[in-house]
Amino acid sequence: RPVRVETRHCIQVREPVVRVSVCGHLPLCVCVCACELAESSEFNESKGPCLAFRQAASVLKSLPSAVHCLEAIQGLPCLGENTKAVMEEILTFGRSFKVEEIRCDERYQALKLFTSVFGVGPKTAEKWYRRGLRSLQEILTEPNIQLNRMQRAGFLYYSDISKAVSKAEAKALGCIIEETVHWIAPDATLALTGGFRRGKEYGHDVDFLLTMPEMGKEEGLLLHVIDRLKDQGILLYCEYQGSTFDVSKLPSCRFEDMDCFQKCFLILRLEQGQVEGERGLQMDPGDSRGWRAVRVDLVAPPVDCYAFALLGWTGSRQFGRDLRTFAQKERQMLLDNHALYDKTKKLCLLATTEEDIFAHLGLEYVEPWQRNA
Ligand code: DCP
Ligand code: MG
Repeated sequence: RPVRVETRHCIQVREPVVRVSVCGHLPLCVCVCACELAESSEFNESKGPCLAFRQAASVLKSLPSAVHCLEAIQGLPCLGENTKAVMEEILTFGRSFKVEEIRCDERYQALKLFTSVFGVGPKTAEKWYRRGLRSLQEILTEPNIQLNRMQRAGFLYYSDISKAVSKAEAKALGCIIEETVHWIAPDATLALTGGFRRGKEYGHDVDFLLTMPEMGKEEGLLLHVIDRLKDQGILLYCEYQGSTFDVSKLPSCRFEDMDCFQKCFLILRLEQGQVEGERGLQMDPGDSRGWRAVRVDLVAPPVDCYAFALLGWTGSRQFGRDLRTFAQKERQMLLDNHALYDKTKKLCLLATTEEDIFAHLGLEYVEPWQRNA
């Protein structure tokens, strides 16, 4: 049942994942293991192995059918010795001792738990671990810990925002955001991005991109949207970042950094009725409050960067990384969320649609649902 497995995969940062056993879909078992190994490498600041495991996970996820022997994966890219060793263990013993060891590791467990809180990154998590803290309760009761605003919201809404957001919930939020944005600026362009644009059934948040048809008119737009959400009584938390966009520094070809557009990281209150109205679905039936908190990201690039921002924010992270590597290595071009720079011609290539960007790169257009690398 691939959808179910993908659901688990996409929320695995937030929930303990399935126990590894030979369940008939070996690549997915190993994919889950590779994700955990990547995460563990990230906690150890081992960037190379982390990336290698993420790439391996991505390749394994794309395999359409069961694999019963190592020979079947011969010749596939990105499956290094460490991933093959995990696969061999699972084929031989029905489990991976290496991965089980990591799962039982106290530090791994603590860092995974701490980084599952909105606003807590690996560095803070490590700091807390070194202070001997092991549970969320211990953090909340430790008098010497100063949480910042984002972390306080992360703890306050933890049980809601660590729960996966469904497609129906994303759709309901889309209606709210659309109404809000168009109430302020009827000619604004709005797009759902992130995992939901790639057709995923579940996500950890809902991402939107908005812009105005005229350059510069997008300035201040997000602040109006935030005010309007506040007026509607559905804004639970907001972290706004103004634009630090500087045309003269283009393109930076960043691989991991955020882009420079104005954006806001929100927590919104979504009423159960609004979701039911969309799809007739129930939220958590055990939840009698009738609403839940959902993480929402809004990004507002200027219109001439819109196609690049849409491509970047649609992801997946791995797809974006691969595309940027391809641009650089195969085309001598630098791609980021702002622009595409041709190093040979020494100029930025214009694009109004994602199709234009793929065409500049000499690639066939890849639909969003095909970008789940
Ligand atoms: N993105 C990126 N680099 C970042 C943040 C985001 O490249 N530092 C891009 C890739 C992501 C997309 O933006 O696919 C949206 O970010 P999310 O973290 O929301 O990821 P997804 O929407 O893909 O997954 P999820 O279901 O976890 O929300
Ligand atoms: Mg997302």
